[in-house]
This record gives sequence, C-alpha cells and structure tokens, in this order.
Amino acid sequence: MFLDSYGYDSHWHDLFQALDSPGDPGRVTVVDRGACGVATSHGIVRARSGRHDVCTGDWVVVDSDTIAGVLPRRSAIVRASAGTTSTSQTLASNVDTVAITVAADTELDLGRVERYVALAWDSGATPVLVVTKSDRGLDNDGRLDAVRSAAPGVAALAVSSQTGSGVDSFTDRLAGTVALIGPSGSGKSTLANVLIGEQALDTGTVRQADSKGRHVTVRRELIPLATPGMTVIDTPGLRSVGLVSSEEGLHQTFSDIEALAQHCRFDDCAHGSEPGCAVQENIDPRRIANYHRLQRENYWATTRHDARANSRRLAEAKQLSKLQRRMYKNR
Ligand SMILES: Nc1nc2c(ncn2[C@@H]2O[C@H](COP(=O)(O)OP(=O)(O)OP(=O)(O)O)[C@@H](O)[C@H]2O)c(=O)[nH]1
Ligand SMILES: [Mg+2]
Ligand SMILES: [Zn+2]
Repeated sequence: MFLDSYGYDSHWHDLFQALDSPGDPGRVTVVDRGACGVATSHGIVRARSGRHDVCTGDWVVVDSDTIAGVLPRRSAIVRASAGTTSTSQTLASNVDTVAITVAADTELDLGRVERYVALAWDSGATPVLVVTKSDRGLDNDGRLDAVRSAAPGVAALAVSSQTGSGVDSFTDRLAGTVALIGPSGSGKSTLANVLIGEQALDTGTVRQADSKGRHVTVRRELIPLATPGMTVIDTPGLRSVGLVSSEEGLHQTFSDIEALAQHCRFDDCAHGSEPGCAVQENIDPRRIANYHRLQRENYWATTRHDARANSRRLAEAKQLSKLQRRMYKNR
C-alpha cells in the first residue's frame, strides 16, 4: 500500500480508528500557507489546514480536501519562533532520528551544536551528529572529538555525500523518519538526496568568502526512502535556534555537568568561582558558560511562553462565561 512507504503501521492505524472521524488517514509531506500536501492511499492530495495547526510529518485525517483531525504526535521538534520568544514553532513531527549537520569545512561553533542537540533531545527523537563534507575536512577526527565533547551520549560520524564515505554507517543508524537540521549550506539537501537515491531536492552553492549557505531550501518536506517505512524530512537552514520548554533537552545535553555538580563542595554551587567545584575542574569554561546561558534563555522563553498560553486560556474562559450568561438571559 502507498501509505506504508510513509510509515503507516498498526500504531497509526489504531489511532486513526480510535478517532472515529470520517475521511482517510494521511501524512503531511509539506505545508504552504493554509494548505498542505498529504500522502493518502489515493496518492498525494492537497488539503486545507482548516482550524488545525499542522506541520510536516503529522499523521492526519483528510475529509473533502480539508484536514479534519490530527493524530497525537509521537515526537515534535519545537523552537521558539524567530524574532519572538513568546511563541513556538513546530518544525517537524513524528521524527525518530534528528540528524544534526555540521560541515567539516566551516568554522566550528560548539555553542550552536549544543543548542541543536538540546532541541533534538527535547523533541523525543534520538539525535545523531553528522560531520558533512568530510572530503573537504582537514581534521575530521579532531572535529568528531570536539562535537562529541559537546554532546555526551550522542553518536557522531563523518560522511561525504560526494564520495559516499560514511554514508552506510550513517544509514545503519536510521529507522523510521529522519529529520535533517543544521545551518544553511551544511549539506542537508545533498545528504537527503543521497538517502533518497535521486536528485529530489534542490541544492545550492555556498558563498566563496565565508562558506555561508544561501538558504536554498525554503520548506520542510517529507520524502519516502526506498526502504519501506523510512522517510526523510529536509528542512531550511535555521537562522536562529531559540529554545523554549527545553528543560529536559538541556538536562540531557549537559548531563556531564549535572553529574559532576553532585561532587561540588557546596550544594548550591553555581560553578563560577567557588572552591571545590568539580564542574570547573573538569569542563571547558566555554561549555559551562553556554550551559548557563541556555538555561537562562530557556527559563525566560518558557515563562513568557507559558504566560501567553495562560492569558489565552483566561480569554477563552472569559468568552465561555460570557456565552453562558447570554444563554441564561435568553432562556
Ligand atoms: N565537497 C562536498 N560538497 C558538498 C557535500 N555535501 C554538500 N556539498 C555542497 O554544499 C553546498 C550546499 O549544500 P546543500 O545540500 O544545498 O546545503 P543545505 O544544508 O541543504 O542548505 P540550505 O538548503 O540552504 O539550508 C552545495 O554546493 C553542495 O554541493 C559533500 O559531501 N562534499
Ligand atoms: Mg537545503
Ligand atoms: Zn560547582
């Protein structure tokens, strides 16, 4: 069946049946303003999002060209919306592996890697770090060691989409849906095309001067791989990766710091200039500073986000009681 290649299995079938809604099950492959592409047993159809806030990867019910329901997400990659920290944006859902791309030939920004890893852990999927363009790397092993130190417990490997080196070890780690995230120009679409086995996605060149990408990919798109049930989601290079409600993701990303903190002399050690601090003794000051920075950022973004969600709930409650008063009056 056509939908099997998008990962339709008994889990989604049971959820679809439980929803008991008229229409067909399907998976969102792409979202444009107000409308989306949905893979159904009739092929890819266009559907209006209606009142549902859907994202690429969602399993949905489609009825008369409209999304009639969204099945509960198994995982979701969520960031603070660009420009504001009070709203969030879901980048992709029902992802099993988040592959974070780091080009071998650009300046290494470990702080950014830590952000991506926290975002990935927080999604509920498993992160994997991919050093791309290894054919252009001067010291791939050194780079792998560095990214591993920024993400304990996360697998890291080097691949070249050009020579094919490392691609098999990478695909061995994948199952279900893999989402590629990383800066523009880091080779996400090129690697996705290697997984797909054809030039399904547009790729671009990087700027000569600073190796920055040109934001070639502009939408999040899900494409099936040749292996049944496996899909890839290609995403645009993110300009900002704001964290929101990422406490769990930060715990996992900085598990080494949090484990060492148990051994600091003072229970309330801030790992700044305290004596007997096990964290300062063992961890790179850059990483400690970024840990604090991301915690603060997440705290403020989450508080504001929750405040906004609360005021929305309050407004809804007010509207409801207004309607109820009106109903009484009219009786
Ligand atoms: N040498 C080499 N070049 C690569 C490799 N992978 C990608 N590139 C080149 O890097 C450039 C950017 O690749 P894309 O796949 O478009 O990068 P992207 O991450 O999808 O970028 P955005 O869509 O802008 O986010 C292109 O010129 C690719 O040919 C590789 O393994 N080796
Ligand atoms: Mg791309
Ligand atoms: Zn300490």
